[in-house]
Amino acid sequence: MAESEDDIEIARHMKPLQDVRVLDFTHVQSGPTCTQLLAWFGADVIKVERPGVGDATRQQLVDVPGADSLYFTMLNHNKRSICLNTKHETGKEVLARLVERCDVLVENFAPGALDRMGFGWDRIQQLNPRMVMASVKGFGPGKFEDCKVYENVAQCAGGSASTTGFVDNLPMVTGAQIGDSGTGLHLALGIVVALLHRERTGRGQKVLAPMQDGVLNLCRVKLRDQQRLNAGPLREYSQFGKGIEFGEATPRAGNDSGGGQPGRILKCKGWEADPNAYTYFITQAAVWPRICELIGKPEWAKDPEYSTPDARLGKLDGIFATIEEWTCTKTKFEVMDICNPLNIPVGPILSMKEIAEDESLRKNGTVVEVDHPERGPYLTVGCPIKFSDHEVAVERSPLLGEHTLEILGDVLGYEGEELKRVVDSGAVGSA
Ligand code: CAO
Repeated sequence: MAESEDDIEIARHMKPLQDVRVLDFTHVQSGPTCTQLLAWFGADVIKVERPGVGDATRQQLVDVPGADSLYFTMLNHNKRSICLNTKHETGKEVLARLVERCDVLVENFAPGALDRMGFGWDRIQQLNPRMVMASVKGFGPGKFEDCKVYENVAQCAGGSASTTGFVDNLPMVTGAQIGDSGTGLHLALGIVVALLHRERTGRGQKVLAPMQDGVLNLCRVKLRDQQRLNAGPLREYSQFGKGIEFGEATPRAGNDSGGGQPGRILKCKGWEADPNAYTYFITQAAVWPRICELIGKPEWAKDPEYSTPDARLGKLDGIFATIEEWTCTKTKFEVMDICNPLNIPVGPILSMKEIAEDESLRKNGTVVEVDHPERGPYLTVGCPIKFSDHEVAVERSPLLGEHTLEILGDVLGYEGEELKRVVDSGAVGSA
């Protein structure tokens, strides 16, 4: 059936998750990444925090005394905050009402914390059979399930650290927060799927995203290589060209590209003074003749010693050294300008300073300036997923307990004497 102009207009004004209410029991990074995404998709996200304390990150890495830290503000946009002591009898009563009136509960407490609070899965289901209860934990069921886990532990346990860094050096963690933010992303997808399933069945369910599993999912090509080792050395790894023997496990591959198209980080003009004057350069097979032309080695295009990807595998060090002689004569942006029209895949190594100033990222709403009553304007990363019918407006993070009274009234229906009883009990707090 054809849509009318009115239908289209109505759809444009609806947010994808606008009728979804989220009880956000998350803290630090992994859980808040997930609930921030849900808030950007239009859900009403109610962050439950301990009175007077709140999410520990409010006070971590403080740069403006007296103001919430950037660590907190950058992970908690578009949410509301209620202060509630969930270990207090009246606090438990309020929490039970929240469970009844929300669609999703997201938490990333240490294992067992919700049970100790008296709100394990059985109780949640009793209170609200439609509830989707979503958790981040460090490990899934098994011998480590009770462990507390932070980002780098997950990177190590998920196979990232053993495969990152250089072959002759220490295992290395990456700057990308694949354990925390990566798992938050996985969980958000799980929640949306569980909501879709609930539409059909009327039933909620438990969704678990263990950080180890999330990291491994992002490292699956390394498990691919682990199995390929049975068939002999990994010829696209630069250690093959260097004649370094392979051991029993997938080695660290430095800056080698993971796929079948060899790539390296190469110096560009100014590298002596600028730690980020580098480019990533990929010798994609389809454009090899153009690369040869560009770097002044046209004869390599037809020379059987160089003309096929297989012939080049053992000589990548020499090939990239020759390409680097060329990239050293250009800035990383000139390399981009010259190579792009030739379809040669390259990428400038951008510093965070350059990213903060990048015009396109700002225009696309990915680098966003937000104002905050305590700290003034700051930069943040906006929603990295773009919709044709839904524009994400990034709203500042809530102050601790900023919406306590509003939520007690509008969402939970407390008023008059009942509201006074709850407030006087000391189980809640407001900004
Ligand atoms: N009112 C009263 N008590 C509250 C509360 C509230 N509103 N909110 C939380 N609490 C209590 C919990 O009930 C729990 O108490 P118990 O230990 O007595 O049961 C405690 O506060 C929270 O404890 P925690 O163990 O989760 O917190 P921690 O700082 O000791 O550990 C972390 C932090 C991240 C290591 C742990 O939560 C964890 O392993 N989480 C799962 C994995 C994870 O998400 N890691 C990523 C962290 S970075 O994104």
